[in-house]
Amino acid sequence: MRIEKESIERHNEQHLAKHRRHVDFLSQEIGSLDALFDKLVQFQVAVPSWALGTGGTRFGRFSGRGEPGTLEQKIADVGLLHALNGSSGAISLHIPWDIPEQPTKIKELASSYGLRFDAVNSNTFQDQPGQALSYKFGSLHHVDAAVREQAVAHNLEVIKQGDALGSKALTVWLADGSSFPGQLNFREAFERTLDSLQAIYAGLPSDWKLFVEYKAFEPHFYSMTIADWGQSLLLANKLGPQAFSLVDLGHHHPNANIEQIVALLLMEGKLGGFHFNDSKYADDDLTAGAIKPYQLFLIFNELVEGMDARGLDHATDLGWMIDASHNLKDPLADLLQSVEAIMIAYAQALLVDRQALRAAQAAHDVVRAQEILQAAYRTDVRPLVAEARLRSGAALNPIGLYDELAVREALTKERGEHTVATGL
Ligand SMILES: [Mn+2]
Repeated sequence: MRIEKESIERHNEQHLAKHRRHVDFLSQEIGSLDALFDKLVQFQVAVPSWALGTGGTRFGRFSGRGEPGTLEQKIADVGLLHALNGSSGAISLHIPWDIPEQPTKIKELASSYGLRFDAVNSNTFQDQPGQALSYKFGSLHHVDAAVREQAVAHNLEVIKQGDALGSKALTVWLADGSSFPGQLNFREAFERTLDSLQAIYAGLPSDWKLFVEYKAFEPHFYSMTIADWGQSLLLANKLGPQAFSLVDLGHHHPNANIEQIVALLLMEGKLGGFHFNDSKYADDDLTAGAIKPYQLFLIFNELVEGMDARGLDHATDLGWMIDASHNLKDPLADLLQSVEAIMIAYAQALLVDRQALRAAQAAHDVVRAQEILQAAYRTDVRPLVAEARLRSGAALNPIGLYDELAVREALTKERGEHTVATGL
């Protein structure tokens, strides 16, 4: 299914008068907004191929309807999102769940929807059918060199697959760790991991980046071999200029100051990318902005400040990706909500009066500093995000149009009631 341009135009026509009133009001309040609209139009958030189906918990999985059963259908789903919001112009593949059999054709299909391929993700956190050696006790940190070699070879294969699609980054997330004290020699596990990552790094094309993702706990509950940003940064520094840390919002201990982490990683030129989701208790993988929208804003505030300080291009110099799971909601509607929350937080961060904030900081005016941040956060920027969508030919109200067009019904008719997407 593709969404016709005419459907979007008809929808926008209905909402245009009200929309204009809102934008005019904000323009009068804030001043010229053209630079902000340009940034919002440019900003794209990649959708991971595994987020298009219904996820589950370790207790069960309740499948949705009309889920994409093939890579082609997953690309079509991201195409639907991008047509609706104009901000989902990239797809992040997971290998081996989504092996492109004919990369040229897949690349053409994606570009027919205006999509490019973002970072590719390797998987050594589960065993695949027919796999020679098991990852039960880890992959890149494994005590057995043969297991490490198998895991390195898999990562090199993922780079090859990604290269054929035009990807420019590999994300490595390891489930390696230990669940009981004494199970693992921490230092040796770390050294073996570095050694394996060096072998992967050596196979990286010169214009590629390697993202080293960290996670505090789960699936292991005593130690994770790349547990936090310090360990990830240590590895990225030892690997070289093409290696970076990747921050996943759900991968910290509760109440960690993630905005401070991104500020310092940016300062060191070592923040590579970001995985968006939200959580209340652990790595809950909920819709971005569903639980802690103020935290999301504070993170974007540091991202904007730090990227500007280093002269980075907001849209292209870092990898932006959603990494969430949808157990209850329609995955496509949920992804529209996540992208909307991300764009809102980004727009609010762009509104922060940086000069005034610096002055307040220099004068130890703590009250004023909070006022400045919260003035931006409490601005209803939804019309500004909608205006950016309008300018990129997308819908003023993506979820509204998704419902009006009964997209899920159409997909269910096309694909069937009981399809199951490959993935988690
Ligand atoms: Mn992640």
